[in-house]
Amino acid sequence: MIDKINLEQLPQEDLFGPGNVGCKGCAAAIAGRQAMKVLRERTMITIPASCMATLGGNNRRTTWKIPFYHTLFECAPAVSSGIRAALEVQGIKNVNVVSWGGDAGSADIGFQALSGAAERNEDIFHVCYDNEMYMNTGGQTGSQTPKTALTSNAFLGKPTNKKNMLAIMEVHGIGYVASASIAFPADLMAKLKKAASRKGFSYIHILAPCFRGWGIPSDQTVEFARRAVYCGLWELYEVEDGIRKRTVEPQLIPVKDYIFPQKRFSKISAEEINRLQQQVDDYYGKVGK
Ligand SMILES: Cc1ncc(C[n+]2csc(CCOP(=O)(O)OP(=O)(O)O)c2C)c(N)n1
Repeated sequence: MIDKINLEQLPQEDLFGPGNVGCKGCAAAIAGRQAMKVLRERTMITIPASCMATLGGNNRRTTWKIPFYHTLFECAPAVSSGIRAALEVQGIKNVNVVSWGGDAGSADIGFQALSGAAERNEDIFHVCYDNEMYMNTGGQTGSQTPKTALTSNAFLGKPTNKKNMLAIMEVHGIGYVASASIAFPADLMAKLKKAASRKGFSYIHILAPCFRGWGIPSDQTVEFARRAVYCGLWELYEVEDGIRKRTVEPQLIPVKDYIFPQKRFSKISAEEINRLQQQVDDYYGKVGK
């Protein structure tokens, strides 16, 4: 069971958010703000090259009110592992040590450090905020880009499927793996709180739409994060000590209501839409509630 989070009772003060230089409606910034509502002051965060590493401020200004370290692309979980070791040597306890990467910084270029930290069961947790493209450098394709999506270097649409990072992290044998969405803040915060309270390595993967890359209005990032869950393509669940539980039930709205309004899917075929709908129907039909 995950703790219930009462949104009314969250602290007023934001430890990340106001004054950030992200785009209007940036879901990465929304995820950061939501996370810091529950992680609070005793948190140290490492972020590899990505939008999130840069939008926290510029020149001498920063929105972070906790120690934040911008790492090289490949190594945020390794740096966080080192921070934990240094805290331990000094006898400093009760600190959340987090690495926080984009989909490239987690699933692609940053993967070896992530996999290594998980295998060593470091006492840290990693958050992947997934906008399904490499947005900070102009929206290139990555392993988290869904099949058929148009990107700045896939003019005909990505030919292969999205790599299932949650499944990959689960088979590392770590104690806690969870998916999350910026459209379900109480669920997201409860999962972060749980990851923070556990000893050992945890992994949380947040779907965080980028309006530029996805081709949706800038005030619709939360709405499309919600539709991804409601249509069944982005399942919200957790696996705690091997026990899997769905945390939000999808309404199973038609997949096309999520896909069609996004410009990145403007070349998707009717067959592919049908295939996705069939995949969702089979999955929820089979697994049940
Ligand atoms: C080793 C290395 N390769 C490439 C880059 C250039 N680079 C900086 S950010 C970035 C994309 C990051 O994508 P992602 O992790 O998905 O985060 P997002 O920008 O989408 O927030 C790239 C390719 C780099 N800084 N270092």
